[in-house]
Amino acid sequence: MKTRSTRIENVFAAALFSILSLAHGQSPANTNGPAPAAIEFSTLQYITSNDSSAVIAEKAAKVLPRPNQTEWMRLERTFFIHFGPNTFRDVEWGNGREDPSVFNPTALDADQWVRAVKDGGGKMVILVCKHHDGFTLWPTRYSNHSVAASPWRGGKGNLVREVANAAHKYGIELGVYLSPADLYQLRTNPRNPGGYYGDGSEKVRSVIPTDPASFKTDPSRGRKPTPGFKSFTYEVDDYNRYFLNQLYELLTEYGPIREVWFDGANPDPSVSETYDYAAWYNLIRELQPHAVIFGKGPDARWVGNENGIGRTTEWSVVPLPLKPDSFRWPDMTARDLGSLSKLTPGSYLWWYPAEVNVPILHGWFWAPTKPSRTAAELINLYYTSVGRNGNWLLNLSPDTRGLIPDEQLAHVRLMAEVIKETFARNLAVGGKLTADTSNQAHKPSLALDGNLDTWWEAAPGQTTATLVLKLPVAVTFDVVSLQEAVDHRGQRIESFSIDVWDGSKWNQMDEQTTVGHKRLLRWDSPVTTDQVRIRITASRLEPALAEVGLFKQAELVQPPVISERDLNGSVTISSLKGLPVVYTLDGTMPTPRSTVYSSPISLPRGGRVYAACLASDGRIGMMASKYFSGLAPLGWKVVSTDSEEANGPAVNAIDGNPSTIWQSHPSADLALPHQLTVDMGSLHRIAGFSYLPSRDGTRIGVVQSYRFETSVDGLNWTTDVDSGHFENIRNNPELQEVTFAPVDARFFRFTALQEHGANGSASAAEISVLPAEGEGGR
Ligand code: FUL
Repeated sequence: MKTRSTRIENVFAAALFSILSLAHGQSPANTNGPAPAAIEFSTLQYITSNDSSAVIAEKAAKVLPRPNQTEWMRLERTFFIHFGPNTFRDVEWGNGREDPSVFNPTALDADQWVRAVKDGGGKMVILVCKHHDGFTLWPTRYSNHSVAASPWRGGKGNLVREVANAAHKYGIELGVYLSPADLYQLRTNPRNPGGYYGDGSEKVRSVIPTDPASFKTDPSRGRKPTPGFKSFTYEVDDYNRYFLNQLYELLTEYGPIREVWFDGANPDPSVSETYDYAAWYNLIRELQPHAVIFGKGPDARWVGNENGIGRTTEWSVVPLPLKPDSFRWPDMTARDLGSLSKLTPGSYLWWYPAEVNVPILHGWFWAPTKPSRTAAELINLYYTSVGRNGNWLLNLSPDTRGLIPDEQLAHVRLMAEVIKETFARNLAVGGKLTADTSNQAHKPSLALDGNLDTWWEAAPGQTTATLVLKLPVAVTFDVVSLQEAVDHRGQRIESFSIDVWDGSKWNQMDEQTTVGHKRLLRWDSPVTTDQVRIRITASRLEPALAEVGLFKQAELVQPPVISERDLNGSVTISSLKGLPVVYTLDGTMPTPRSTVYSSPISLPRGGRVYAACLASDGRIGMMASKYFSGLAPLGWKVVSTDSEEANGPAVNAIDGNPSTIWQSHPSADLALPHQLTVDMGSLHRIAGFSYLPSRDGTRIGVVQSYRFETSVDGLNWTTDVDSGHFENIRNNPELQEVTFAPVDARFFRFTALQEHGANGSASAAEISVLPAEGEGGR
């Protein structure tokens, strides 16, 4: 136990100064009582240049979440749904020029979508109501690019309504994604000559909701507000008025909205438009005060990747360089956002928790070639999101029927069953928790009562503590759950360790940093003990734990391991514990009657392997899956490249090994484009190519636009086979498959025209070609 006495003294020394800087949401100290609290709890704190490090730590520890965030953080597991014209066009980003007639699901059933969310343990569904293409899933009064112009339900459909109704029916909260980027409205879109986006219009007095008939001619004329809501007036240009009206429609006609999702992505920045965020936020607060504004907004932060991985040190309190109401909320992707070294004078401290989004496929929209992540992978994502102080947002992708395919459903259900079974019983309950330091009003037992609004807290002035849990009988567990009393005490714990008693001594099992709303530690092998010790080794202020839990993961037959494909195109499967393995190659889920694995599988033309172990009782275990894109590089050679690093030779892009990369020189004088020419050794009929970006997470050299050329003899080249842009690769650097009209080729040349960063380099983990239909393969 350690007393941070200097911290406390400094607190009092700084008290006077703090009272003078009350402008930032803090209420004045109580002058009637004895020693007044120097720093009040507040939803906003400000660091002055006079603040000592102890005062800064205390201010950070006394930032509280706002009420809308408290409710939101407790949702933990939430779902996204991406569905729209992109689903029917096999693209990730539309262009606003698509014909609305492409949108024609044949068997759409929103109940099925929401049941999938419920079965997946989700508490909220966020529907992408309008993606970047500008096509709205409800019949908006302010644009023609909507379901009303599609053949679906004879143009009378309203998908937002159907999802909202289903969500209410199943007790699931609703969120809306409304893309600020809107390519249909782009001033330069030939399909919509009157587009508002970037039209240079004046800011004029606009009543929201605006009368659609006088939208341009007299925006001060409103239409009748939705019953129960009023009208609002803003000074805005055409696009912002259009956007506010769409927000108004979504926020007043579909019941309570828990989250509004503002994406920062913009596929076509050639036209610029200034978003009037202040007006948007104001309208949301007026219409749906409980809603959390995500992304380009003040309430929830993008974790920084689309892989479902939160930081192991994840602070929900972050420093802002400006007051929140004038801040523009850029993406915060740095590894360290909130440690004390980042909390510098002039910073505003603000509760800004992470949301961890991830698609179940390797893209956001369904396409026939995109496999689902398996239950085992989803379970891992639960631990790397919810288990790391973030809300998990898992995307489901309905197909062109308008149904979530069985494959996604099966994995989501199994994931949820496993999590439910794992957390069904807290093995710590029934034990006695003691602490070497406790605040009189916050005894250790309060961390075992299943109530997040009561908590154990260390005695005043103590910033370290040791808690011991003694159990009446030994228990076996492999998951530890800790939750800080964030809603009442903010986030404080900086580091902690977990020890278990082996009968004669304590053994340290784990050592971590932050806790926050929830921290889950999952161990490879279970331990059995009747005593567990939690050592809080550093904390910004008196640590406060709302709940402590010990759990045993549900017993499951673990998935087998599918190897990479070797240069001959062979794939091996190894099962843990020597259990028999069954597998499929036709995209169906393996059953106990599927082919039993006995020798390497030959996949020279690519394909997808699903495999699972068979338990001794005949039950099928968790599934493993791996997708192999395109032809195996059997006998392939690099003919030429214009740039390669000594430790990133071009041959690494065709070695069948995703963990090695081709890396061009990252230097300005050897700037892009960079190319790679490959001789496949024999003629193939090909209908596409694939590009796998480097797997190391650095995004260095991730190619954004490319040219792909082919040749039969290596002398004469077909230069216009394909060129283009990998959509959304910036946020989601996953496998890209591009298809084109079949051509015969022995040689191909891949040219990187533009990359993600700005250092002029290109990289690739793998590049392959997709065999044409009828030539085997996909
Ligand atoms: C990204 C978008 O560009 C993707 O298409 C997707 O909607 C994802 C959730 O956000 O920024």
